[in-house]
Amino acid sequence: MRTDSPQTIFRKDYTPPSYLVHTVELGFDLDPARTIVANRVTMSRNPDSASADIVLHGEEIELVALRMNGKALRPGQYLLGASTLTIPKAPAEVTLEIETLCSPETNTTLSGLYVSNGSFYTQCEAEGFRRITYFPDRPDVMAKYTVMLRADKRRFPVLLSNGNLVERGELDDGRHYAKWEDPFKKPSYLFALVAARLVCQEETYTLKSGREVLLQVWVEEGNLDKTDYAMQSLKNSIRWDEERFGLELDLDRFMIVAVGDFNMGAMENKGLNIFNTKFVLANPRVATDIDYAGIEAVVGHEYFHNWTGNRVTCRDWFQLSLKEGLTVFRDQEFSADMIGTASGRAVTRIDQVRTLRQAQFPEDAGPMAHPVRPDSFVEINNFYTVTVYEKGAEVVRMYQTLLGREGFRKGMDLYFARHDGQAVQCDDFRNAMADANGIDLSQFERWYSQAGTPVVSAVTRYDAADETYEITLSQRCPDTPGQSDKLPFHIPVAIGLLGADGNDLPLAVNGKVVGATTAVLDFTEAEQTFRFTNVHEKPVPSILRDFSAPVVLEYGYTDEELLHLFRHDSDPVNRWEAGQRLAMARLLKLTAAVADGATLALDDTFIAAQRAVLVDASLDAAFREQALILPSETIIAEHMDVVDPQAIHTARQFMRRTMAAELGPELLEQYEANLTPGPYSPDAQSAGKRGLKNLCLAYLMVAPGPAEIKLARNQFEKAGNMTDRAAALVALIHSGADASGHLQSFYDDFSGEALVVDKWFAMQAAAPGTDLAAVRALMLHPAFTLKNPNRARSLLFNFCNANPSRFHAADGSGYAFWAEHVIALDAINPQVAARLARSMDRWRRYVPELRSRMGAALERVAAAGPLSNDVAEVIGKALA
Ligand code: 0A1
Ligand code: ZN
Repeated sequence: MRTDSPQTIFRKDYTPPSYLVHTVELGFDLDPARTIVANRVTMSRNPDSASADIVLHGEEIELVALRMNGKALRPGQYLLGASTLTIPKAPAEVTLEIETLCSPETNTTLSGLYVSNGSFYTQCEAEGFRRITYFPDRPDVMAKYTVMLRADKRRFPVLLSNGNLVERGELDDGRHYAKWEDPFKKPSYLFALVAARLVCQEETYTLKSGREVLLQVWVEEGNLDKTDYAMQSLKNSIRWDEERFGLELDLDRFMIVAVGDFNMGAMENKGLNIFNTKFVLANPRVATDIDYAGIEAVVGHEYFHNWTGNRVTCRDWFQLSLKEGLTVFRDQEFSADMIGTASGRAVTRIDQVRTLRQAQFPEDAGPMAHPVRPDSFVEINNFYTVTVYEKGAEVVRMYQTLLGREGFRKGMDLYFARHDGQAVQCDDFRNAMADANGIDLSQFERWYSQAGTPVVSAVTRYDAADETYEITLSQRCPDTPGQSDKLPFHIPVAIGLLGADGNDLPLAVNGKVVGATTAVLDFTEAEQTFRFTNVHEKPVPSILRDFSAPVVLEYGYTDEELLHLFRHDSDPVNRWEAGQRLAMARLLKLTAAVADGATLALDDTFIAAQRAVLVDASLDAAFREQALILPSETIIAEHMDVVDPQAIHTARQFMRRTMAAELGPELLEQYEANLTPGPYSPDAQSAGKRGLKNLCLAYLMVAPGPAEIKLARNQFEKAGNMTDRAAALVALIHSGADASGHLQSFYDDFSGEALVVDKWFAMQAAAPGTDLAAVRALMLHPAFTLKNPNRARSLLFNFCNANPSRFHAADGSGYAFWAEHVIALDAINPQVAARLARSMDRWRRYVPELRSRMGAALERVAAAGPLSNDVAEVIGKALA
């Protein structure tokens, strides 16, 4: 894994596998220190390949025995490289028997077979299977698996793998066994096993077809009171995929297993999804509304992968977005449909837009920028990115925007009809969409091949005499590493026109009556003019409704126009957007004023607009909360050429203080109007009320008097759920009031709940009052460990990514801390280390004093070798 010169792998170099695998029989003798893996594979030469060499991957495993067609192979008959085993000039039909050894308990990377809290788990995506046995570990090699697990019965009473349990029984010496058979062909990255001391909530569920399936959620003892919501979300997912896409669960048994040590959110292993506990365990005492929403989304996501990812998988890892972009889109639609209301949908959409701006746009503008379908990588684990996932989902969403829901469904149906059981490419998905709808989507391919966030500029002209309104759109896309001179994208621009009374005007575009109040313009040229006719008054344009494309929109809106949209736009996403534009313009001015030492002021018009939304009971609480959340410091930074994080922080704090001071009575009134007495329910209505209420509390606590502090303390002490308790504690920490007693009592109450202890670290790490010394002190806390990814993220990542005013301390101490821990983490878990390494992506844009210190910290990591490929790639690209 550690090499001196990491190799770059190119998409253009793809070649088909030399051998195809038919069956895999795996036998595991599970022992934490020394697990023996026996692997019997049948394979035959691939007619599509010119090579007769069998190439198997293997990492960190010891070869014990190797037989081909019944005969032991001597070292001269095969070549053992650093991470491959090659058998040159093999026969056309081959049965290989391979025996290897591995050491799960010393595997801290959490890739391959590892031990977490004394039990065995696996993680094979993307290239973890090769850490278990020698195998052609690539997604275009699909085979049928049979798995025999043997382990000590007392320590590992539960033995699980993919598919169906076909046999189980006792062995000598207190051991037992279980045999599993997966009826479906799958790539190796979907293999999984669990050998653990666990308990489960289970249920028989009847599919629409009448077939009965067994659903199980497996957790450690003591957590059975936290599985209801995951189980409910699983049932909702099954039903939703039947109804929306006509896709049925193809197995008789579907299992979810929660594990405390996990690098990502969860994994869609066939029939045996393995989850980070964070996305399974919830009850009102320990989980917040956001946690509940996360569980629903991730349970849905992994379940939906069963068709989009597992039944139809990726030819190679460059096609990752084929399954991830599509599956994120599906989980987004699922979550929106679960809320059901139009305004609820809009709130989920606003969250998606915020994530794009907070994380994807910066990625697309930084040193790690890559197309949705990358052309090259050093380490595939570095490409599980917001670009592949979230921008990928936007690309899928655009098909639906262009084709309509029905057209999109036709495309999906054709995609499965053509490719079920295959390993395919992003182009195959696009072709299915085009062919099913009889349209040309060739230009749309650029969304997959060109990196960077397109900028769309709009200019409008109203001709009162002619009653026409013209909008001229032009597009450009910034250069990104290795790519310049981009070609125009096919961009669906959803647009509506508002009259002076705030209502939508009827639309006719280029002579065609639209029949709806939103038109989707097919914007395909570098510059293009669209003409609206019969426009009786000069309208205010609402452009890019529902955020119809992942672009930056430039339009010279006046304040009056934005206020008009903020008050009236029938499209809630653009209504919110108008508020964000009003706030951003002021935040940028304030930031400049801070830097210049000028006096700071916020206009009454802005405050009045905020007040009007805050008290408008005709709007959902959840929407009002969204409208009142100011653009984050990260998003403000993205709007500046040279970033001064302290000035941004001061400016935003000034805006918050002013709003708090001006809106005091209304904030208190809305706090009280949005209480949710009675038992906790995570539904969107109640969650929205809590969200607005707690936002009001946060504002009231910006510069609190005794009454506000009492309110927060009271909420903290009386809260009947974690959402309210955590919000009160965060408000207390951020207020600058002494919160140490509350922090201690919170810790004492929840010290046995790992996920709540994570919150405890996270809320302190992200508070502007927490300086580096305080973070270092927290690292000495007995509950802190770098080895658990959730814990490392809760403290380190939150400090480096969510506490900019402290992380960017003028003396560079935050950067030195970052370097120290990227290096320390790399020795334990390269994937997690490489994520932390990304905190410096945008270093070149900072003010010179900071930039030079950030550069020095990057150089320090670069010099620290030997680095993992994961970290070496991120640091190398940042310094390039
Ligand atoms: N396919 C999973 C994400 C995942 C990727 C890599 C992992 O380990 C390196 C783990 C999970 C998903 O999209 O949910
Ligand atoms: Zn996924």
